[in-house]
Amino acid sequence: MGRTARNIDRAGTLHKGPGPAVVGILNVTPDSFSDGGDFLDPDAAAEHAVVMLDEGAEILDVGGESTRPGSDPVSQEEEIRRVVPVLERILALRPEAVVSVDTYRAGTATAALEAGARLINDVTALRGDPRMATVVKEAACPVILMHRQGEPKTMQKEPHYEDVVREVRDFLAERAEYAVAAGVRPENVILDPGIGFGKNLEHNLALLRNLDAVVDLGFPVLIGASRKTFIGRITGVQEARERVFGTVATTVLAYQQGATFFRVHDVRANREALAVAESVLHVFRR
Ligand code: HH2
Repeated sequence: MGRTARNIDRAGTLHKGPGPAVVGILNVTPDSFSDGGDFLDPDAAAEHAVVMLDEGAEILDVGGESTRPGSDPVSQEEEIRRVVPVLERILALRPEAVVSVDTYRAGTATAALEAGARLINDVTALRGDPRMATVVKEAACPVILMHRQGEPKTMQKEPHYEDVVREVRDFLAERAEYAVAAGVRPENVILDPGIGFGKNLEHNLALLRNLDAVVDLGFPVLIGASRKTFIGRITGVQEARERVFGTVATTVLAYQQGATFFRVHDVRANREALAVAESVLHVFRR
């Protein structure tokens, strides 16, 4: 096991290339929508991280604050208290692991980078904390810039767009430009349309159907559709953790359209689906 994606190396440096990378989700929160409370204990969290690495995750994304619709923010202090011990335990068990931290706070990002994180996943696309761009620039690390309309507390109330694909693409183009102007290296920028963040079913489907609009901006693209509500709406699966088959469909379709990072809870299912998709679309490499 322990595959290395062709688009990220052990130092956390991004490379251009078609190889998909699975980003395993580790929510160290009591209230995440599908796995809240499962991994609050740092040892349980690190154990799950090792399982995801063994299942083929190229990156782990550790988060200490839920961003699910209706959720409340936590303090930076609490976020650091949740994330850093888990990071330290993961890296003690697997020093080679590439770990990302899901935060929009510069203080949490700094603490996580000091503890060994190598990527920042910012769901506010550097809008949440004015110091975040500097942190990313100084660390010279990759950063995920995600689109979101509104705040988690209210974002699913009545999301509205004239043209969701154009607006999300324009937003991401603007945020990438902002990041680069602030000194972030262009090769460290990853874009994410933010599935489920201020979007209804039709908005999510339009984005997944027209991903080329985002891919054409020229940066690697990440998709985070794992277990989300819109999959339940389509399949009728109420229990979020049982939405794995629907999630895999989004992964394969997004990969076919050029996305290369897949932030998922169910690593093995998505990794195997991507291996088959990759073999069909490109070359069988074993
Ligand atoms: N989705 C969630 C959290 N962080 N980051 C990126 N870049 N893209 C996403 O789509 C994304 C994200 C929400 O999912 P989850 O982490 O499972 O839930 P919660 O926010 O409730 O912890």
